[in-house]
Amino acid sequence: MRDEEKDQRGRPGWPRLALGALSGVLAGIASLAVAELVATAVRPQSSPVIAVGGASIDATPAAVKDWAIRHFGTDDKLVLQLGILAMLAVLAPVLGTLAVRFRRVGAAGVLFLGAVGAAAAVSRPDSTSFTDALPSVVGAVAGALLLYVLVGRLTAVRRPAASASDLAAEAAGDGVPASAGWNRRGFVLAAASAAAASAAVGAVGRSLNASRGQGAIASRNKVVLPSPGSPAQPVPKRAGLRVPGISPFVTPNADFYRVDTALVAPKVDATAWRLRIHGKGVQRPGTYSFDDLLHRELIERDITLTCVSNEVGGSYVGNARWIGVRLADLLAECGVKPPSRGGPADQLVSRSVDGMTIGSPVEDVMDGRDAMLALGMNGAPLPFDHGFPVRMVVPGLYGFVSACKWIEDVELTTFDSYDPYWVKRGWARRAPIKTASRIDTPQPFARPKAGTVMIAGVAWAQHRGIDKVEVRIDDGLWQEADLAAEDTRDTWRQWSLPWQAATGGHTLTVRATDRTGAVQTDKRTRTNPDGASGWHSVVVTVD
Ligand SMILES: Nc1nc2c(c(=O)[nH]1)N[C@H]1C(S)=C(S)[C@@H](COP(=O)(O)O)O[C@H]1N2
Ligand SMILES: [Mo]
Repeated sequence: MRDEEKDQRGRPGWPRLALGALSGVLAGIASLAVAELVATAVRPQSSPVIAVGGASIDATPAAVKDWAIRHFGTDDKLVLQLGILAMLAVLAPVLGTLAVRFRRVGAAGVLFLGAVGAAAAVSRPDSTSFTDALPSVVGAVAGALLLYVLVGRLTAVRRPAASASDLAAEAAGDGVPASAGWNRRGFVLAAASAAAASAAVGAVGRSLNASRGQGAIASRNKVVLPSPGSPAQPVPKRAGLRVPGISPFVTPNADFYRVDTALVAPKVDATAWRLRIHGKGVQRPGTYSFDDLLHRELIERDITLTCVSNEVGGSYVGNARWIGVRLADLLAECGVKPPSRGGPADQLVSRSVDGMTIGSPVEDVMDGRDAMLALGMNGAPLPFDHGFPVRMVVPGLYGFVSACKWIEDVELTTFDSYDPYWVKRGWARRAPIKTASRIDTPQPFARPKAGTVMIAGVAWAQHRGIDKVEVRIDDGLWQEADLAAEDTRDTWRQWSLPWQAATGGHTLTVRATDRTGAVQTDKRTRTNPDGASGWHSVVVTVD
């Protein structure tokens, strides 16, 4: 009896530690399940995993973010969330075992993690209410209570109550001796109920989540894009080459690259959406509804978008046919003048519903190019991932200085007085797209057969236009490639070159010349701060 008491109050044996770890895991799962359920009622972005994930994205040094985008591509967000779950998967059993010795400390640990989630949620730039803390707080309280109760079952000494069946089990020698004094049946019952309750809460959360955003989805389904007053010219037939493996001239929406900091793409209800235009030198600040924009004169343009994080040869570039409102007209209506005509604001800061800030030169968006507030992409309303209901598109500027998705606010200001999101993180204030070219086919390490091999790809220098593409085999002379017809100088241009391939290993290199006569530089630079440069090369082995 004395020994048992000592085991009870003193160092717990491994079976109880293991069950403590299990309790920690069950408490962790319960916390997350409850938090996700509450988050569906508050808003999806308030979930602790999303909030902590978002906060870590913002806190991540540019170099690491760059690396993550490079290595995980569009999966970087998934990898981040899995990382957070993995961290919890380590912490939960640790807290559980700790709780076997120090019940209150273990429970307090769960509450502390909840506080971290709550702090992350309310400090997100798109958080407007302290209710964003609720999912973390309620989840943590549920988890802490559960851990307290479960671990209590592991330590409760109810000697006189030791039942006949416990003693029988001990006699039968199955597992933990009942004489250790803890309430085994109570534990199993509590643990099983907790697991079942978590599963139920998770299922309810999932089905609620599926029905969330219905308003936004319905508002998108109702959008009928009017025919544009200023339609795009038809894409020239010869703009698309028939070479297997080349990027299609128009990138389908489903294949269009996606780069943003949003772990959950915002689902904005277009009927409730408003855009505000205000700030320095805005003589008539304006507020516009989605219908206001839809019923204005619309322009339709083909514009190739590029991300500053695109590596040489990378895939963060795509070409679409956009429909929208000419931004310069809207600004002029509000009384905005570009700096060249005496306007006091040289930076246009666009803000999204999720707190992104993007700064573009006022001069560029008002210099006659087709800068627009886009409402449609390739004939459809914007997909949610690409900024529904409205986003900005500016030919010739990288996305991080121009292409604000889920836009809701346009403020005229100066470059001196305000640094937007990416500039605060070490990226350039101004970033025109660099002249670039890419080999789409053959692919790296391909093994084409000797004979005629088509080398083909795309080249872009938005708003300047591409005038020439040259290809070099190994250290040979530059050979001029055949250029597909140009759609506009705001779009990329396909090119191809038939190559008489001889057996052996070969390095294929491409470079473009834009309409200013500038030849794409061979100087390799990193993506940070204003875009990668250098020639794209592909190594192949001809069989
Ligand atoms: N709200 C918001 N808009 C954003 C971003 C973002 O993170 N949040 N990323 C920008 C960047 S870096 C790029 S390259 C383009 C990408 O647009 P896409 O995802 O439609 O291709 O969106 C821009 N607009
Ligand atoms: Mo980007």
